[in-house]
Amino acid sequence: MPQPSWKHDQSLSLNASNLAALLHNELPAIRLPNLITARDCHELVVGLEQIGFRKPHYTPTHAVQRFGPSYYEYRNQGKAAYFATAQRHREIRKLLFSTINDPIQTFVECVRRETSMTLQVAHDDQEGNYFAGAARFGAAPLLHNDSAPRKMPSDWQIAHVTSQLGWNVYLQIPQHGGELVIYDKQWEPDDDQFVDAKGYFDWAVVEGVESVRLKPAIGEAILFHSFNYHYIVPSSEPRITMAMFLGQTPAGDLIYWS
Ligand SMILES: O=C(O)CCC(=O)C(=O)O
Repeated sequence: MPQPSWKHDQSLSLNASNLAALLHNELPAIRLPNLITARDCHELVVGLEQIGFRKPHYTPTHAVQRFGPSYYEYRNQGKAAYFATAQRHREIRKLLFSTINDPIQTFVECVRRETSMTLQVAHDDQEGNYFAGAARFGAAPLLHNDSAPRKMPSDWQIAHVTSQLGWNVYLQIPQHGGELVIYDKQWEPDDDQFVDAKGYFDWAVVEGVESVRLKPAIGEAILFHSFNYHYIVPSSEPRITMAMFLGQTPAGDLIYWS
């Protein structure tokens, strides 16, 4: 079993030293309560419904429904398909954000204010900006980790980040279940004996490993190191999030995308 990496057992607030520690995987998470207002969360959920994002009757057996391209789905299709979809969804995102404070901008300004670090949307010299602001309805309660460097071809900028944080904003959360569970363990080559064809891992991979179980609140953002194994506790009620990533480039800059 690998040595634990976390030096803290609690989530901490956002400041420069905590963000640096999270990028080094020294703590489970950074939480930003009330990043966006309950009213704006509600407006976004209504807007997503209006664009047909959500099927009218949710059952836990439904696959996760998504708005906006997520990089991982395009790992085999190539950049051109991804960036064409990104462009289309930016137009829809403009409509979704037209009646609220732009939650991405709110987060970016919060990071600048609290840490003095700047962050830019991930960018491709030929194709333009990556997409940020994907929404997810439902959640797969399956063990996985998210790593663009491990999964994406090298001509994607995000394949070169040295660490990657999941950055999720919670728009609607179930009363029971829906917690985010994060383990103090990152992928190692031996783990691939436990992976299935969809990239989900057997629970044997995290046996005996420390974890935290975080119940998000509406309007909150949670950052965690997404190379770490994690999953979402099942629930029978809706769970809607805006799902993004924050990565550190080899030059030390921060970039974000979905
Ligand atoms: O929705 C969450 O709480 C975290 C989701 C996530 O980052 C993931 O499943 O990869």
